[in-house]
Amino acid sequence: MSLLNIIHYPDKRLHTVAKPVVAVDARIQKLVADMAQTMYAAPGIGLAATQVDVHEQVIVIDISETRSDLRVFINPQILKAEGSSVHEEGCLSVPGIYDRVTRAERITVSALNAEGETFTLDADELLAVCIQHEMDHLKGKVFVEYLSPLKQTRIRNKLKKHLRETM
Ligand code: K2U
Ligand code: ZN
Repeated sequence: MSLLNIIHYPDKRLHTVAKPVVAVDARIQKLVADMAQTMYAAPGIGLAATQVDVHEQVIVIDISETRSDLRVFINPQILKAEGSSVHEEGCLSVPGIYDRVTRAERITVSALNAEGETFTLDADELLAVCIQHEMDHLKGKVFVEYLSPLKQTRIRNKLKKHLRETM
């Protein structure tokens, strides 16, 4: 397994729309393993392939306290979305920035697992937030885009300044 490089906002590659996975083969299974290792090391509770510059529809999530409940979503689709809730969000691609985002409170999602089998999941609370956040990444959308233009400008300038200082 390998640690992958997480690209940071406002890198334009984060706005690439991911393509459906054609076959859950050894290459995809290695990508899942590398993404999981990268997520745990970050640490984060979710990671989309877009964030490691792979533009295919693959997401890994683990919201467990024990970091031992890895969930893999390949070619995820939301079948049902209900309610509305506001949650503090962060993002491994936008380090140090946290803000409140409104999303569906409950979702039903269908996807392929790491063995290529179709499954359906009902999710709420943090799992629902994380799945929606990661699925946004696959659509080329970063959570800061839900914030005001002024906040987005300030975040972009802050991260560009940080990048200049660390080069
Ligand atoms: O996409 C990512 O960078 C992974 C996020 C997943 C996440 C986003 C919003 C709300 C919950 C999870 C990272 O795990 S950011 C770190 C984090 C962890 C728990 C709560 C908030 C942020
Ligand atoms: Zn994110």
